Amino acid sequence: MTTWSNKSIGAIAHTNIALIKYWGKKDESLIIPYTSSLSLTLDQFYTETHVTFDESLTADVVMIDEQEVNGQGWQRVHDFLSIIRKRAEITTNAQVVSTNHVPTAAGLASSASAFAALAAAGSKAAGLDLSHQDLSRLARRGSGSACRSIYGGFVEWRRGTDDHSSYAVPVTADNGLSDVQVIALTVERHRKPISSRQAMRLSVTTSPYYPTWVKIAQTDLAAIKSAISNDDFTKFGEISELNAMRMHALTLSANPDFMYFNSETLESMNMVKQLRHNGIECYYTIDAGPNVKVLCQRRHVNDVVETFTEMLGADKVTLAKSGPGVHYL
Ligand code: 2P0
Repeated sequence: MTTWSNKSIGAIAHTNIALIKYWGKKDESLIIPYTSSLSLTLDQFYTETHVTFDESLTADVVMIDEQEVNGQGWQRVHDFLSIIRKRAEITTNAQVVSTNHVPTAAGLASSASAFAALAAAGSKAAGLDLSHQDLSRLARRGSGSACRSIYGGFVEWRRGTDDHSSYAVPVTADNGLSDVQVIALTVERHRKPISSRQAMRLSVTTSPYYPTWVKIAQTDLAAIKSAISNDDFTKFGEISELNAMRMHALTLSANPDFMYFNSETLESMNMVKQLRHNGIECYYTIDAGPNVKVLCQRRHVNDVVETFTEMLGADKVTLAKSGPGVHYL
């Protein structure tokens, strides 16, 4: 049994960008992935969430960006709160007030920061005092990538084999690579037509290349970890770009096939290659949507930002770098 009061607890978690991608669940209900992944938590984009368990509530109340949430969105938060309630041995309903500080121009997913912040604020409000490892396992149940947002900087999600063994750990980078710059290019602001959940399932069940992805993801992860510890930006960038394209090959080879890129995605990818050809070292990575994130070192950031501002307009270009892990307010 835990002790708790109806105090409001606030937490902040930052979003993260995967460099070695998570793409496919071995266990869909517990969110256990087929492969381990590695990300960088970003400074610019975060979610602030306040949770209060309140005996006077007849149901959970969910407010996101000042709007009351119903339907599927409410259900997802309710199910997640129920995991916390079960663990804390309480039945009280909660009020969740969440604000996303993700610039609309950034086009970054907020489910990672949202569920990491909700795990931290919700568990503490319920009277639980969880370690970072347990917070990571809990956040994973809301959204896979959220387990990585518990930590700042580079983070590895160790796939594990069950609920107990699948969680994220920080990856030390006390050298130049901790200063990597991420330029987010928002070529599309609309919601993706196919959710990551459906897309992953389709890739796992229909792409003939999926078993190869599981093998290669392990090699890519080992290679990027060694690039990080050797402060080797070139290897780091090459592996990030390659791994992103290997993930997208799973969508192209699914049945029915699908593609996240639009024409501006392809133009941005070509521009990154052009810049590289001209001696401005940068690489791209792309998630489950058409937006492109460009990786470079600080010495080239002005050139990269200027090039894409000219090409796409300033409102589509957002600069970020390594950010912190989850913290309480
Ligand atoms: C990642 N993505 O590693 C990969 C790369 C998108 C592309 O994790 O179903 O919202 O909630 O576990 O974490 C996006 O999927 O998926 C994602 P669920 P999530 O960041």
